[in-house]
Amino acid sequence: MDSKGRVLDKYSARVFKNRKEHVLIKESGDVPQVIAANTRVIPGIMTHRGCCYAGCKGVVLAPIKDVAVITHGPIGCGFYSWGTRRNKARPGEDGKNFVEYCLSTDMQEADIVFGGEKKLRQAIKETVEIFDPGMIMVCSTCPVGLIGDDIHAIAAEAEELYKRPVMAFSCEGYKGVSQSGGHHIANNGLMKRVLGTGSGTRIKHAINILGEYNIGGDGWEIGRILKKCGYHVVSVMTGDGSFKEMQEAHTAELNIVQCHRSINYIAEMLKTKFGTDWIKVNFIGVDSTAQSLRDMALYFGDQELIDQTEAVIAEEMEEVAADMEYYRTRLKGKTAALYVGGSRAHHYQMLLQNFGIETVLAGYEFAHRDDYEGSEGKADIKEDADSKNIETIIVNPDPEKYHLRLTPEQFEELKARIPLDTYTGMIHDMKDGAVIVDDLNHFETEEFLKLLKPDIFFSGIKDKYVAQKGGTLSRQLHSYDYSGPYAGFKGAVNFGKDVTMGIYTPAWGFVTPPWKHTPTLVGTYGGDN
Ligand code: CFM
Repeated sequence: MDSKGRVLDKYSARVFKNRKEHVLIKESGDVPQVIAANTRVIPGIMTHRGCCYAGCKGVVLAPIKDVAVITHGPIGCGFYSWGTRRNKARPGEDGKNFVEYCLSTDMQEADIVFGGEKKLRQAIKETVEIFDPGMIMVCSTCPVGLIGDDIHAIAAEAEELYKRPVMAFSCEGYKGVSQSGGHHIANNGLMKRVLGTGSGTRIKHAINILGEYNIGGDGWEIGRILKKCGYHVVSVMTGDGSFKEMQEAHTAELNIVQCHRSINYIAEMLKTKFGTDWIKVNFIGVDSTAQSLRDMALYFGDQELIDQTEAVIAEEMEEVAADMEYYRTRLKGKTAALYVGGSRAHHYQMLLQNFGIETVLAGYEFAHRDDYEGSEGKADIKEDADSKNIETIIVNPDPEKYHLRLTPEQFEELKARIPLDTYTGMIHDMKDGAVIVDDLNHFETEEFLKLLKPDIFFSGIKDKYVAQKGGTLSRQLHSYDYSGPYAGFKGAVNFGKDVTMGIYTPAWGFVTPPWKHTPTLVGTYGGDN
């Protein structure tokens, strides 16, 4: 029996029937492999997923530094999404940076019973008085949806009163099956009210960076390289981002997409509204960074840009070559398992390859089928009740700002050479025999680690310590623990150093998990005694 069979065999028939569709062993063949994804978790199973509010507020909106984002809900929701993601930001032009704050209405039982609208009005008032932000956003949590506070009406009223945009997002935690629904809601809101609403005109070699959240400073490192190549970065969505910069998003000639899962909606809507093409990039790993830079230069087809890109790649590669080689000698032949949200389990495989580390298992918490199978798999994704619950907005070409850079012939010709308006997905880049798991749960994590014995398990805070107590090194790929940046050429060296330090720490060999010598369950007979 293969590892998939051995792990799933322990389930009841009903659970087995469901989970077998979410686990794959990679096999190259003529028929593309299909995986079940973006469906509800089976009640009772310990999932590592987050909620819709986390995806909307925590992931997409919170990194925008010049917007004050208010959580309308109990304080735990605001606290949970405060700072732990390590999406760094520096004060913008106006000297403001709200990323470090946690603004919340702190709903109590009485507000749930009698309504929380009064508290929200007060929170907006205080936010204006204390911080005077250029824009305010309000995000709902579960109880707000349940009791029916009308956050949209309050936002409209506050917008009038305080003469500045106040946007409301109905991203109650229970909406959708994971944080993925929240990404979509946030994307829709930004599209309706922010993106491309400015008055600028097209700028040569200007780009928007989509799906880069500046975790541990990744976005700053990517920005440094792009500027060196000669690009003008109009806006970053949304790491260290600014709503004022996003308003000028239509002035870019190309959108580059780092995290496809969280922002593919915006990439596609910007294409429809302004005609801006997007390409999929990956700045994790030295070879993939170089490839992404080459793809971008090829899109523009400008010889000067192509030459400058090659010069930057050569210079940056040269600078990291000795370190990369050193860490490669330390890491070659090791194996890894990765379990992250919806894009990193793919991106980091490219970086691991730079050090000769093989990926034996990769999983996503909340990716959709196209993130696994590629954009082509998207065609036969069926809508279900949960996905219909998230609004899909209709966008039309802007009569003044719509502009196509390429003729249809140029588009087709380039599409054959670079990932233009398309994503090939994670499965494509994996080796035969590797395990791919959607919504890897707690039980499966432990079982697969026991069977596959990777040298390192990359995951998050919820599963890190369980792995380590079992003697497997684990590093967080969400927050990078306290390290980073890991993007680009220099980030790759930081990563190599951290992984080498971890793997060569002798502590893991000394760990004897308690269940090896003590029974974890102690029972006694009940009844009279
Ligand atoms: Fe995109 Fe992200 Fe990710 Fe994501 Fe996330 Fe994240 Fe992630 Mo944690 S936006 S899908 S919702 S790359 S917070 S910066 S690390 S799960 S793999």
